[in-house]
Order: sequence, then structure tokens, then C-alpha cells
Amino acid sequence: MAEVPAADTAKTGAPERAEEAGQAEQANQTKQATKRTLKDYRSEVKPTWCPGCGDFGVLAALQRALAERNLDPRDVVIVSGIGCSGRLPEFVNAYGLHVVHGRALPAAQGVKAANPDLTVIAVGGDGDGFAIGGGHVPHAVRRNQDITYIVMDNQVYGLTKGQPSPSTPTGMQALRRSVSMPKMAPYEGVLEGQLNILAMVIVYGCSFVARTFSSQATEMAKTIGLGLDHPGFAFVHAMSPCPTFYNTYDPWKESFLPLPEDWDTGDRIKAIDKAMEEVGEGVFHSGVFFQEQYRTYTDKLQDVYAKAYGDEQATIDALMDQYA
Ligand SMILES: Cc1ncc(C[n+]2csc(CCOP(=O)(O)OP(=O)(O)O)c2C)c(N)n1
Ligand code: SF4
Ligand SMILES: [Mg+2]
Repeated sequence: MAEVPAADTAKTGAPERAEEAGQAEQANQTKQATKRTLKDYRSEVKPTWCPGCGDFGVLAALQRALAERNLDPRDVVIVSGIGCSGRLPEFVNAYGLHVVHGRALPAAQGVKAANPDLTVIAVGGDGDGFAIGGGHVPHAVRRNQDITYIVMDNQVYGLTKGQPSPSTPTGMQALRRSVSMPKMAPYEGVLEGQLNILAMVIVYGCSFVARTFSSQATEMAKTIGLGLDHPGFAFVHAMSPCPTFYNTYDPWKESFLPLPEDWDTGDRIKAIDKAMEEVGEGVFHSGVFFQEQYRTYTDKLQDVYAKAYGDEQATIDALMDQYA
């Protein structure tokens, strides 16, 4: 096994170490003293979404949650898949990674594994996350890395002009595509069953599950913030209407209700029941359905490193030396 850490330490004298520690402390103090505002999280790219798109609300709420936490944009990475929602990272002043359709979660997990100090946020649509990318969700959940996953659910494929998605209600006929294209499913409506994505994620064992609505800006910023604060995989179901292809603003304004004030966020079975019942009742509840802290993948990896390397650091060189 390589002696990289020991050799590095030997090379560094005590006065130099003190100087480095002083510089690190100074950099930390400067970081703390910088009070950021919303505009620090706006990129130079103006959003290209249709007027009235719910995604504007999600973007504003995320920027507000980042500003309230005064996070350094250089420490934030937003990873997205493909869809109108997938454009979000371009509009935020932070690192962004716009990957292929349905693969936001694998990429986000790789970023977090490579640098656990980063705040990693994955964003995408209902199609990106629960059609093509649906197989990745349970595995990201069971890994429980400290990642916030915001699913911007408009119950439709927005980018590709109005096809039904896994969260489109069964029987839905009112999907207007464009003046030159016919209505989607004009005869019997959508034939497939609708996935209950909130219930699915709770059943998968997710450590934080919440729902919020893009028309309720303050509440959405608060909920996304709670997801960011949660040490583990946080799922935020951000209902975000697509007024161009499936305008749900009016019905959703009627059907959004806060969870009861005395809601017990520690009861997974009750959370599943609530997520199932509300479908029949025709309502959406907003707030934190479930939250519990489990050890994260990063914590568990530290234990593996400790067993494998003892006091030595796990470095690529040390790993390569094992195969030399
Ligand atoms: C491999 C692959 N298959 C299909 C597509 C076409 N496509 C692009 S976005 C999309 C669905 C977008 O819907 P959603 O994820 O709900 O995002 P929204 O546009 O509604 O925000 C599809 C099917 C693609 N880009 N790549
Ligand atoms: S098509 Fe729909 S989801 Fe896409 S930008 Fe326009 S309103 Fe938003
Ligand atoms: Mg969608």
C-alpha cells in the first residue's frame, strides 16, 4: 500500500502548516462574511420557458432557498435531464450539468461521490424521472446520498409538445398539442394508469418526501430549503403546471391543501396512506409527508475507507499501487 499521505506530511514543515491553516481560516471567514442575495444566483441566461410556465416559480423558489442558506454558488451543482424542466441549471449561477434524458440521478450521484462537500441538486420532469429514468429513482433512494431531487411535475411531456406522461391522469383528453397537431388521446383519453409518484418514493424508503406547488412561492422556497437542509436523499415533488400543453392552474389552485398542522412526519405508513387516499379525494397535500435521518452513503463509505486504509487517505495513487 502506498505511503502517500505520510510522505506528504513529512514534506510539509510546521510553520508552513500554520500559515496554510491561517489562510484557510481567513478564506472561511471571508466566505461567512459574504451575504448573498437572489441576484447572486441568477445566471446571464434568461429563461426560455413559455409565459406563465410553472417552472419559473420553481426556479425562483430554488434561488431563494439557496440565498437564504447563503451557499457559495461555487459549491453548488445542479444536474438535470432533458425536458423543459431540464433547462433550469442554465438559469442559475452555480455549476450545472445537463445530461441525457432520464439520467440526472446517476450523474448527480457521481458528482456527490466524487466531492461530498458539494451541495448537489438534481432536477427534471415527470417524464425524465418516472418514464425513461424511472429505474434510477429507487436506487438513488436506497443509496441515500445527501442530494435534493426536485421533480417538476406538470403531468405531461412539455418539451416534446404535449404527450401524456406516467403522471397524466387516466382518461385525460384535454391535452392540446398545437394548432397544427391534433389533441392527444381524443377518443377515450389516456388509457394507461397514472403513477402515484409520491407514494412510490415513500414506499422506496426515501428519507425525506415533500410536495409543493409552484404558485405558492414562499411555501415552495421553504420546502425546497428543508430538502436542502435534510442530510440524505430528499425528494421534492414540485407541481409545476404547463399552461401551453396541459393547463392545470385552476384545478390545482382548488385542490392544493396543506397537510394537517399536527401531521406526524415520522410515520411512513401514514404517509403512504395519505398519498394513496388523496387521489380518490381529488386533492394534493403540500408539506413534508415523511422525514427521518438514516446514515448516508457518504458516511458509510468513510467506514469502508477507514477499514481499508486505516489512517491513510484513500487516494487514486494508493488504489493504483494495489494493482502495480
Ligand atoms: C433517449 C431520449 N428519448 C426521448 C427523448 C425525447 N424527449 C425529450 S424531453 C421528453 C419528455 C419530457 O417530459 P418531462 O420529463 O415531463 O419534462 P417537461 O418537458 O415536461 O418539463 C422526451 C420524451 C429524448 N430527448 N431522448
Ligand atoms: S411547453 Fe409547458 S413546460 Fe415547456 S416551457 Fe412551455 S409551459 Fe413550460
Ligand atoms: Mg413534464
